[in-house]
Amino acid sequence: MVLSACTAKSSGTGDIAVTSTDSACELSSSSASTGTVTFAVANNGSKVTEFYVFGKHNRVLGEVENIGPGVTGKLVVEITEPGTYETACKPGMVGNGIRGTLEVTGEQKSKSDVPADVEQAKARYLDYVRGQLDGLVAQTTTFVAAVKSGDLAAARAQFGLTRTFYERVEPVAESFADLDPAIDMRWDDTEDGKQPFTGFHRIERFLWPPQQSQVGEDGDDISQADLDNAKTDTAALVNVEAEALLGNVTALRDEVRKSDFAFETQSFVKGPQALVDEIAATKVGGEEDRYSRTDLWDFAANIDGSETLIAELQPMITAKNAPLMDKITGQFQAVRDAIGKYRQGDGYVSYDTVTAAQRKELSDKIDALSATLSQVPDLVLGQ
Ligand SMILES: [Cu+2]
Repeated sequence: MVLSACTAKSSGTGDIAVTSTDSACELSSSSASTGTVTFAVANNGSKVTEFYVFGKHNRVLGEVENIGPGVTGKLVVEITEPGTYETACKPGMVGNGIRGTLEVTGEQKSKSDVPADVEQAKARYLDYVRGQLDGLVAQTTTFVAAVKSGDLAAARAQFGLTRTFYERVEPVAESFADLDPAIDMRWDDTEDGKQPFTGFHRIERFLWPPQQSQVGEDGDDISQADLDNAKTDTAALVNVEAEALLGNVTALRDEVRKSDFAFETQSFVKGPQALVDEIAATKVGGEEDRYSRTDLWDFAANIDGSETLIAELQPMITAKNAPLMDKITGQFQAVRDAIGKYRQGDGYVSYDTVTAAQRKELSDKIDALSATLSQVPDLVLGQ
């Protein structure tokens, strides 16, 4: 395709066109003015892509995920301070992405007015996130101790539960462009072993060693490279990873605890849908926990996190559109019921016992909820 002839500096009104292919990430302008910057991201590649804008310390200022081939996505970011920012396309949704820079000039601006009730809801939500991250550090401490002591049965028993504290707060965790992959990357993010495999899923693989019979091409299959790499794992190597995991979740908790920790309002209001889409787009195929098959724990935790966000926003949604709130409540219940069918004891059945038809039923309910939740950001921000 031909890029639109948009070479002029973007003004407050002009969108920056981003063209993402499998090997390039082109911006129609590498400069912008302070204020609201809008990116129109066209995916001309063959893989699903994402587009990010990063601020200081590699923190994610904004992102648009899951843009399929031939599809366009839009990202609106508020940049209040002049300076050099980084951008990235992530074809295949792996690695650091194809990076570029964006020079932002103009006066320092204050954040545009967010309704006071939204600000208050965000503050309450941050309390919840901080509580979950305390839980994450506590549970990970126990989990890591079990791994290091060689009590692998105990470690296996704690794996699903430990992850729920992370999965509930993914919209915040994902704003840390370094810690999030270090904690929660999958083998797929290693580019077939070129990058080190770290975090929960590395340890998961050691606890549930993959077998040749699991090798295949489906999302929940194991790749041959992954299996070969798994054979080189030793308890000593995995103990180092376990220790690093504990260090990283602790760093995450400490960062979010800081009094000046800021979470973008756009990410907050988009959080309910983002969490639900995590399941529909990248988990329902069984990709997330392909060694342990504890996927249902993660789904339930993503739904918990989404419902918590909606609970904070509920008064604003109800005041502006009561029928929408009723619909959201009903659809959450339907998704809960669908996941609840697979409860077993204190946890869930192994996800490999959930058939393709049952997974489809689950994802249809999640898609319906997602479509409804997509109305929330504009509604609560009054746009
Ligand atoms: Cu995850």
